[in-house]
Amino acid sequence: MTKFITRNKELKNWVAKASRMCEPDEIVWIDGTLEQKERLEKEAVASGELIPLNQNKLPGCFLHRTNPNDVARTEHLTYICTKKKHAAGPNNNWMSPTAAYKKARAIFKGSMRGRIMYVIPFSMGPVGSPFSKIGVELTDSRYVVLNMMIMTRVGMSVLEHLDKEPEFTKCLHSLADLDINKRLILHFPQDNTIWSVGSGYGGNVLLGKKCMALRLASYIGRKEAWFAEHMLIMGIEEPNGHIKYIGAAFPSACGKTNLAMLLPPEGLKKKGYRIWTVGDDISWMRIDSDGALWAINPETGFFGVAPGTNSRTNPNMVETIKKNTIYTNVLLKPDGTVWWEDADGDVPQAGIDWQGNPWRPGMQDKDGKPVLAAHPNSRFTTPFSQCPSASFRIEHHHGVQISAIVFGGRRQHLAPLVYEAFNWQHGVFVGSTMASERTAAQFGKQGEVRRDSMAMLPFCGYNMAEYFRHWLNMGKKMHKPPKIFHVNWFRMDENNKFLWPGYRENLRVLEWILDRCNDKVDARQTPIGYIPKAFNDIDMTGLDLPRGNLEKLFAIDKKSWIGGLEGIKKFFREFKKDLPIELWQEYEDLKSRLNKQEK
Ligand code: OXD
Ligand code: MN
Repeated sequence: MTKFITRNKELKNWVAKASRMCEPDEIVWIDGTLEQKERLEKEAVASGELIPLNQNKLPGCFLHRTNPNDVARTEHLTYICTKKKHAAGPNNNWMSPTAAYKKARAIFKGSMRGRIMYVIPFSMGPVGSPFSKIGVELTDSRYVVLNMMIMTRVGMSVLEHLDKEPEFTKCLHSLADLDINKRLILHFPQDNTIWSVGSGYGGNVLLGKKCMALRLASYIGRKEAWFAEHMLIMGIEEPNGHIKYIGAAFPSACGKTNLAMLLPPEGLKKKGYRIWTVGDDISWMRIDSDGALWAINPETGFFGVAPGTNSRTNPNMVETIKKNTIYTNVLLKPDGTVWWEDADGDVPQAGIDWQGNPWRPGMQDKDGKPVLAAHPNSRFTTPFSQCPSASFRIEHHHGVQISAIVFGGRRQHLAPLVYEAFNWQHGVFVGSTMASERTAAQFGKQGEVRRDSMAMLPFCGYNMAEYFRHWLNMGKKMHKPPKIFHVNWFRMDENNKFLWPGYRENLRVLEWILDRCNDKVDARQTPIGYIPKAFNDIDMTGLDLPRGNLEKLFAIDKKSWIGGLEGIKKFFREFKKDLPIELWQEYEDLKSRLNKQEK
């Protein structure tokens, strides 16, 4: 007999219905207590889902290994299930709700036999804040429960809220038999429902994150006139003590987490700069009664990529992950600690790799390729509150006021280090045409340009033409919309060497951005936007950049920009007549500005 600890009828009925379908042996409600968390950890260790790490060196830390066929988000198995295909747009895979429910039901049927179904009430955003949304995830994975306890606000306070507030997102997840041929990540925006089956990888199964806080929330946000964006939020404390907040959207693996918690370089630290991290991945933004844009990070943890994280790239994260952290798919060292490619310290001489096999440096697979210690997409799940730069505003119900929006991509040759859009509408164009080039480290043709508008292409839960329209409309509703910028930390010289050192030095560029927002510095108008008037508008104290680098970083090669117009046109045409005319107008204006300068 199931014990229901809610008065929310809808919730009771839904849990009962899901349990009839999945047939778990037992149902356990997650109350969010430490006692329950510790019990779950013990059980997960006993079942082999978690491996305890050296508790002296890494207190409260565990290792988890996923199935080797289940190590990343599976975009080709991710669907938006709206009644009409058009509502999902050319940017999404689509299935009709009837077909999707039918297909998934067959996989969910009896999938939790011999297992426990956990009921996780969670809040994205502080419980009770006007920004926040409640979800409930049903899952047969203890790993999911323990990760959700780090990433979201979980437990009784949410259930109590659900007694008063009937509406919540229904998130159903089962590992089933982890068969890639029976894996589906289904979103039903019209039913406020997510069904995920056949995967144990974070991005597919921590349903509060990409599925709810981006795909469903973007759909709800359009209806309710707010933004759900794939953005970091950081506060930059200026020498006068004021803190200005920015939201920044870069495609996955372009350094959002590192930027969100950077330590100022010496030269700028002396001036009095300090960074306050609000979020590293997701931003929900609303126009408040003052007509300004305010943002919260709906999450309470980081689900960060391990390889490349070290004291040089992200000292604050190195501190954060020293305790209470779940590591996934990294190397286990003989002393019970962990390691990954490009971590601090010496390369270990032995260990157990991410697939559970003995590992030594220099090992090669049968094709002669190096065997990696950690999977390139190995992760840590770690509490936000442990971050030394964690903002004191994270629990603030009204969030933080956004002064600037920053878009960025990985462009080897095209985009300058930074430029500012002429106005909101032009900024929306800049965001909509955002793109990155594939590097040697990525599968596919090197140098190929991949569009990723506002870094939301894999995460927008509806037709992106409508999404662009929503962005344009929001700009009109604001009293003074934030300025919009574009940055590119990845520009290279003719020898394929990075021209800009990146990481903490990026604050120098953010300082210029804030100076522009504060009307403190003039700029030079170019066909693509405003750039610094003089190179020394960017403070280079303490940074020895080779001569000529800044010149190259700000060069605007009109021929290449004109060449790039074709790609934009092709991308825009995919949206047919739905694409807002304003974006075509911006396209034409850019073209004519570029051609005018050509003469
Ligand atoms: C992420 C991603 O995991 O964007 O945050 O892929
Ligand atoms: Mn992300």
